[in-house]
Amino acid sequence: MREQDSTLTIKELTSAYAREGVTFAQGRGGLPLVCLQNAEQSAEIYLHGASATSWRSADGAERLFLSERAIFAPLKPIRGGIPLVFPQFGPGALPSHGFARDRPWRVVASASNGQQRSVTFELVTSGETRIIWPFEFRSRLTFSLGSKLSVELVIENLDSKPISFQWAFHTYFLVSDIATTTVRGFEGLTYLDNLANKRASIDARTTASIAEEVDRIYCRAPDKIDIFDRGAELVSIEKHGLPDAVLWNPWIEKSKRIADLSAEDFRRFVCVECGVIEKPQVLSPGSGFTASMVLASRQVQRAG
Ligand code: TA6
Repeated sequence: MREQDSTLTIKELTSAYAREGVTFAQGRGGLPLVCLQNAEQSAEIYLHGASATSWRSADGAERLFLSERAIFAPLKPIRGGIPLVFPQFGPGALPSHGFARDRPWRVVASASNGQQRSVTFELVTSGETRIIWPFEFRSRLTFSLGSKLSVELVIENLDSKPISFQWAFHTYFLVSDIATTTVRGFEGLTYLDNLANKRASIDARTTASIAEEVDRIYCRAPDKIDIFDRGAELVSIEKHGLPDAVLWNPWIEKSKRIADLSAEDFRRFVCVECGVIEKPQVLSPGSGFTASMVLASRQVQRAG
């Protein structure tokens, strides 16, 4: 087996990690992906950026938005699904949103038990990452599909000095129309407005609706956030170890400046991004950080 599993062929990945309901295929751009499938749901995750691009809930409905113009190529993030933000959120000393989303993760484990399917990806320090971010780390991400879709993160500091980082699941939720989409969980929270130089304000609304470009970091958000589509609950988000949540929609004008979005795409998604953003996470040498996000869709919740 070649040293870097991220360069394994589909045949080698299958031989090493295929299980019942855990299969590998060649996806767009010839990039390898893993398909998780059980009696109720399915998910697709590319090894590139360990990026989920599809999650179909119990009724077969797709819950993630994926741009038709998404680019599937090395060093390019996929527009849609669940891109990973690490070690930096947004612009700054490093490339915007860091490097975790645009380089290959390798598969290190998989499992199938009853209706539960899981696959674990790993990204560790490389020559390339050291140039961008001169720290030794290991990150592991486990996607588990059962009656919900769970993503569990472990980041370890393998360096002799402390590391400080931000993390976010930059999730694009598919909606029928942004104009009839609302998000519940931000009432009374302080948010930093990325459209006003991170000015702090309080959102007093019981539910957040979107009728213009929105780009807000809600600080110390509740661990349960719900997205409603035309008044009906669409997806429930449960987060652990991730204090903040970003609400983003580019609306009309910003969408025109995003090459891998078509002009009307903004109407079809809302980004609710669970992360550790306002106050970066600091890890002492040898210590670890764990966090998780659990996504449940309405139909799945009714199934209990
Ligand atoms: O999460 C919101 C945000 O930081 C926005 O400011 C916007 O830049 C968005 O992420 C998408 O960023 P990307 O680098 O994927 O185009």
